[in-house]
Amino acid sequence: MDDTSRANVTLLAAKIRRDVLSMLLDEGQGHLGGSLSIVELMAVLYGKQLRFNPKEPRWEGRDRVVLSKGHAGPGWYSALAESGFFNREMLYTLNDGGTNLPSHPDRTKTPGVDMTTGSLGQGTSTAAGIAKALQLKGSDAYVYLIVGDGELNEGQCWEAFQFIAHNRLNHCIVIIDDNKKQLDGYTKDVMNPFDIAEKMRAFGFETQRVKGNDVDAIDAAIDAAKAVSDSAVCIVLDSIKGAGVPFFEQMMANHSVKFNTPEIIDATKQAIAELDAQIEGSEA
Ligand SMILES: Cc1ncc(C[n+]2csc(CCOP(=O)(O)OP(=O)(O)O)c2C)c(N)n1
Ligand SMILES: [Mg+2]
Repeated sequence: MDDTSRANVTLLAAKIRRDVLSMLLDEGQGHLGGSLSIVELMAVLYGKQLRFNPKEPRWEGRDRVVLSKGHAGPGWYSALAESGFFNREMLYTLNDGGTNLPSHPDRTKTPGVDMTTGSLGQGTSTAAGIAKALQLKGSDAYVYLIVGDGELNEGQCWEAFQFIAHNRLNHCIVIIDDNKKQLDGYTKDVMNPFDIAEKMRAFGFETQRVKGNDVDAIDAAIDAAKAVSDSAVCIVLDSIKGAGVPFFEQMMANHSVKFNTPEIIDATKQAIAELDAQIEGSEA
């Protein structure tokens, strides 16, 4: 990535992280850990790799994103708002009655959302179907399928991966957020996924593993995945649940956080202030 792109993507990541924190603080609770672990991925996608037009969200030639770990919707919404799909003010309607930003993505409500998700596992199948349909139509658009490591507990994921690999749907870039935790503990303790990258290779995927907070590594991995023409592709993000905010990285139960103690509220406000300062510094 050149210096200008890196600066843009890094600034976008700071904005997305700031927005996730402030919208969840405003809401009083939400899926923090898994939203923060995909911030750099979202920044690389929306800041550099994705083909999209926020003025025409359903433009036929767009790349598609399927956030199969749909509970991380706030991480996606922040990226969509910062990319111009809707006003940032809308972020503060998260999960309110009648909102267009339900906590889990809904394709009928939110500009830029192409597939409704939230029931873990299902996004893997719908993304496979979208990718197959695009292939049949002769489209060169990409589908970015984002899956959680705990989500891999769902057998449906492995059926969909077989389909993607069998059909050599190399325009369906499978990205697994290996943040080592699921809802109620470490994945290795709940149901050990063992080595996810090795498993994906055994399923026929050309697989890379990169640091989940390294924008250069993520960008290079997507470039490399796009260069593969004869097999399915997968990127495993070696990430941290709650990434980018030390207080939340160290909090054990950081899956869904309630902002109901002075300690949590202060840590969140401090992180927002630091990100605001970083953003102001970069834009000056
Ligand atoms: C089918 C289904 N079962 C249970 C849930 C409740 N649930 C929401 S998130 C989650 C844990 C997901 O863990 P992981 O995929 O690792 O997500 P991340 O760490 O990225 O937040 C569970 C069990 C659900 N959304 N769907
Ligand atoms: Mg996880």
